[in-house]
Amino acid sequence: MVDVAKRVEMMLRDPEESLIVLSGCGTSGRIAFLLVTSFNEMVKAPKQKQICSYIIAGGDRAMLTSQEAPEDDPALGARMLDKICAGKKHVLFVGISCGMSAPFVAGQLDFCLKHLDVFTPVLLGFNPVHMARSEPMQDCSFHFKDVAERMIAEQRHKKAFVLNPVLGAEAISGSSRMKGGSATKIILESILLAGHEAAFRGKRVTPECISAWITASEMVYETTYSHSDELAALIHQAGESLQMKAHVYYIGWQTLGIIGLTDASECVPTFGADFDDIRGFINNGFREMKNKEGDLSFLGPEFVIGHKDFVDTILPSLSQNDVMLFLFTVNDDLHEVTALADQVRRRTSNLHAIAHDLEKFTIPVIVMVSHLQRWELSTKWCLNAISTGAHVLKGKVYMNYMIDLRVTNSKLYRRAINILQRFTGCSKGECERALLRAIYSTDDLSEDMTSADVWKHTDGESTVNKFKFLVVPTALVMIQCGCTLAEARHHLDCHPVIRDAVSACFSSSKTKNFIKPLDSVEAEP
Ligand code: S6P
Repeated sequence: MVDVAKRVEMMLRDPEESLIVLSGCGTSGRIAFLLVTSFNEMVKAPKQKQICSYIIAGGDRAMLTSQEAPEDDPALGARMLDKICAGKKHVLFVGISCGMSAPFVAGQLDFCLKHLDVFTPVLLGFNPVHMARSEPMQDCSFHFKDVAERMIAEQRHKKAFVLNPVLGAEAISGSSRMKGGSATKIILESILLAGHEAAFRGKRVTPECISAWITASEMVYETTYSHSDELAALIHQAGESLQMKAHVYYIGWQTLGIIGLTDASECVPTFGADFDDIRGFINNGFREMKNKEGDLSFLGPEFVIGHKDFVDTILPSLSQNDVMLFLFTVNDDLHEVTALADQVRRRTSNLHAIAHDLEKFTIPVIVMVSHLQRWELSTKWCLNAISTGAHVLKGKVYMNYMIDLRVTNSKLYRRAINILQRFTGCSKGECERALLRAIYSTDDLSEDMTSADVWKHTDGESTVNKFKFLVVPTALVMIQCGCTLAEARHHLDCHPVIRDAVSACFSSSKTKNFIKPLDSVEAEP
């Protein structure tokens, strides 16, 4: 981290020729965007040139909606990186892949390794290199693990860097929006801020200043979870709303608004939620986001994100069952917060706030740490807890597994098979066939279907189901009850709560309900 922070310092000292790029897919791309937005905002203050940029697989629309397919495309990653870096002499590239698995990022790192005269590549992930993904990638002669090993080889000459503290399994079996996303934020923020302090405030980059930020984050963690009673009450409230088919609305200001939007949008692929179950809004909409592609509201209702939009479209039909959660700090325009709260209060008293105040934070002021970054982290932890807890209460999680995930890329396809194996004890082949039956909505798989590439199964265009209808739970019921697709769907229809449907199927089927021990199935990427 010290070496990488020194590169940041060098780049900031030579802004005309340099660029720092943070890139990732899904949550990792969203965290990249958030970090770049906050960092550029900070650099803007003393009129310095902004040299930090982000790439998210699938473009800016992926910040608000699930665009999992571009994650599988290494060539696309390389092309996007090449384009953004045109004309730059020095590029510090940080490829983020929590599971060390995203082909999009592997393609970018490979591109950097071929142009080390310009690029210093950094890989950030939370697996040991020997556990990086080694599955073949789309139209590609290498896999992620190859690239990670080449990075390690170059690290010996300080031409590339691998940052991979091992955090354990992805929190609740496979969502990098939680533990991996927070660690990404803490690590990259430490690096960027240490580089900034060195370039503009005459500080030296040392291991001590890096660990000071990590210690500060630990204190944010302690402060946040010291409010666990209040958090539990919010989880309960949000869970009740979702169970009543009502909604949770996050109304955030500045980057806390981005945290709200991110948390809300991830519920769709992670829990099979509808986009309007939990929604985020930000003051000034896309103007506040400052994303590269600008206003995307023309793309559809998922992209309508301003407070004004909330007032115009949601407020008139807001009910007492909907949870309103305001996210702001003392630095925000409190008159504006109060005015909006008054409007909301006329329709519902189910109004709550996560409000950050300087006095409430007992963290000593550490030189390089800005309050905003701490508030962002704390808000992220709160919202991740609320949305996850609410979906657990809604019955979207079975024995700690998010079984209603959308099978929209090769990683998620493997994860789906893995979950089926774990719960049914059946072979990989049997589980894959059941998954394909659910994906293609048929009991009779054709040769074309079974022999197609994984990318065909997951692209949503070639399949009938388009991932909308409970793919993994359907496959699970078909295997466990030995029934047809129609029978499995009927079973799910009779149990609106997924966890109840799966439990009922296990208790009624003759086969003993068991879960394979973790080490008897492939490790999840
Ligand atoms: C979000 C979900 C995904 C990942 C994305 C990248 O909850 O887990 O969107 O963020 O697949 O994963 P990774 O491991 O490359 O950072």
